[in-house]
Amino acid sequence: MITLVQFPRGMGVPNPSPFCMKAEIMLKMAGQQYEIEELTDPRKSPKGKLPYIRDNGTEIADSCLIQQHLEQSYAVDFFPDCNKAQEATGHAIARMCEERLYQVIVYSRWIDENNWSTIRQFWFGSLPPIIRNIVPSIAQKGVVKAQQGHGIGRHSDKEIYAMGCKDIQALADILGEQPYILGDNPTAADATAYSHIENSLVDEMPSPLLNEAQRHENLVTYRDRCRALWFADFEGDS
Ligand SMILES: N[C@@H](CCC(=O)N[C@@H](CS)C(=O)NCC(=O)O)C(=O)O
Repeated sequence: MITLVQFPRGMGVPNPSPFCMKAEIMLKMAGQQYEIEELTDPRKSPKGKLPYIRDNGTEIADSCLIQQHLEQSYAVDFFPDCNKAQEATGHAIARMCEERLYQVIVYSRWIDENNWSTIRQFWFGSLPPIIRNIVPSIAQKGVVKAQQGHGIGRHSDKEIYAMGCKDIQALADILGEQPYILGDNPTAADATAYSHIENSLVDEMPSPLLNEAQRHENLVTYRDRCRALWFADFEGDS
């Protein structure tokens, strides 16, 4: 059986990491039996990030490589009934979510002063008192550095949220009245888009990004539809 190593569920969403959610959805789409191993310290994963999977003694780290592994080893078609152009559109949508919208989600949690205390409590609240006062600020400095390196962190708060809102608007416009991102059937694009929309709709993280996501009724309905499809057992409070 495949083992999916990921962060624990939390913050009212199936996973506070959109990449972990995406990998889990892909395992479901692939019809593969899997077990979940929870890890809170990504430094213990092969590439220092989560998720990763173990399959037949091989470790595969990174959601895109997990997708590739499922396609190659299990002949999974993540774009059923799609032509090349639709598949390419799905690819572009996924890259928009992962390369930019994700960064705005991270900013809203780790840098935005309104949410930092909530995030700090969520990730580090159970640490012993002495390190509980040290580890969070080291981790936050790491996020600041990473966002500087990415480039997003060089913009103002207003500019960053405007970028995230533009991505949310694009997702709402692409989805329109369709049930799924590319039409009537779920594809790999939904594994990514839905995971990022869920993580933009976290009530505990008030921000212009949350406001923008909530403003689009079709995205909220889409979130509910995808959650019912892939995480019907999830009650939202774990
Ligand atoms: N490209 C990776 C990205 C994974 C990723 O960024 N994971 C985040 C959680 S959402 C992580 O583990 N961050 C921990 C860190 O950077 O220290 C994928 O697709 O799996």
